[in-house]
Amino acid sequence: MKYQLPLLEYPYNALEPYIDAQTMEIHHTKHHQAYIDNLNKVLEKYPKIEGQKLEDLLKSLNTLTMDERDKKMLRNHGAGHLNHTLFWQIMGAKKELDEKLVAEVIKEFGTIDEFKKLFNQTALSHFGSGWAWLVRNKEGKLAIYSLPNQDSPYINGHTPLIGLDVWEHAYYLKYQNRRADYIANWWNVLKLI
Ligand code: MN3
Repeated sequence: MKYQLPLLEYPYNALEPYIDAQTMEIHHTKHHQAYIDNLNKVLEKYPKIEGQKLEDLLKSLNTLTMDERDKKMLRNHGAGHLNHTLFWQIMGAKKELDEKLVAEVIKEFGTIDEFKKLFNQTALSHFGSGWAWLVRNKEGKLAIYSLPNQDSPYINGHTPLIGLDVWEHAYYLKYQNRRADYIANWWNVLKLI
């Protein structure tokens, strides 16, 4: 079965003024769609793995027998699809705090402000395109780091909980080079925390 672009649970202008409607629409209908199209294209060539969970394929990338170029396609576009699917889900116009996660974050990082500071630094200092992540590692502990391009925490065997897209396509129309402003404003549309 082919992957399809998931519908957003809110209109493109719902995250205004922090993320503008035009950015949301292009990001969703062009960028995310392109990851899905390329993912489908590469999976067509490998009917044996086509039905497997994308998360599991990313976890076991090293052991998959595929042409190296196709493997790179799966890595970039499969993770691109998963990353964006999560990104749309964790954002919204209204806060829907995840109390359990909030408690865990406070336990791990001291305070929400400390957590945000560390996450912001990670997102801001990431050179070039990529994502800042809050993940749960193999030991069940929370961790913050950034990854380049569309690399997914699943590739490390970690579960992504919160991801912030710091590719320029995520913010350039409104913020241009001001990544710090985009990051600071993004907390207003992150539902969970
Ligand atoms: Mn993106």
